[in-house]
Amino acid sequence: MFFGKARQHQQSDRVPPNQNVTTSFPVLHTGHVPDYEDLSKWNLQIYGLLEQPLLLTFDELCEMPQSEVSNDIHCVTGWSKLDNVWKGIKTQEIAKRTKPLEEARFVILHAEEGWMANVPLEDFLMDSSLLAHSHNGVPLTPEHGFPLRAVMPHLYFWKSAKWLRGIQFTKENHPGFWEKNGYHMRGNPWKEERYSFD
Ligand SMILES: Nc1nc2c(c(=O)[nH]1)N[C@H]1C(S)=C(S)[C@@H](COP(=O)(O)O)O[C@H]1N2
Ligand SMILES: [Mo]
Repeated sequence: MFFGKARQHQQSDRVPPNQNVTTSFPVLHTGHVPDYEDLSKWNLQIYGLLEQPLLLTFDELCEMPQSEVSNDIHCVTGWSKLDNVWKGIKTQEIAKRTKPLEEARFVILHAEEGWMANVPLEDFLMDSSLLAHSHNGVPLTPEHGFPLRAVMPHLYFWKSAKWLRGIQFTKENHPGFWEKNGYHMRGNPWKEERYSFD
């Protein structure tokens, strides 16, 4: 009894309102899973309101300082997956090299096939925000975003662009795929920022 209650309490502290914990790892996206034969043609373009725009190969990314971040995934459709460990490059490390200009206030994440997600600059630059190449100790699988996805652990998972190819720093906010379809411009699960109504 005691353990049951203690566990339940802990779970409600960890799981935002109207979310259900799953132990599976659902796959959710529009479009196709890219088939990368080799990564020699892959690159990541970092551009927009920056002092130093940057084009990185996958090898160059792997040579940058590597960090690990843990999070609980909260998908806006209602599932949560606890205790994930992501490994990759901190977005702060990217900012250190590219030096966002003062006018930069938003970041647009560009994925394969033109898919986009937008986030406020402060969220993109949180200490826990990562460009991740691994999940729970192994490289991302193709359907979960190989070779690179954004992870902003504190936001709903739709902000976590899979198959990331571009990071654009902008002055104005430009709604991405889900945001154009009525989803929230920020997406904090603890405030249930699911939809925009303006
Ligand atoms: N490129 C791309 N990234 C994407 C999406 C997408 O459609 N395309 N969907 C988002 C949504 S809505 C969710 S919930 C998560 C799902 O990630 P998963 O398939 O690894 O669980 O990816 C996000 N990243
Ligand atoms: Mo989603």
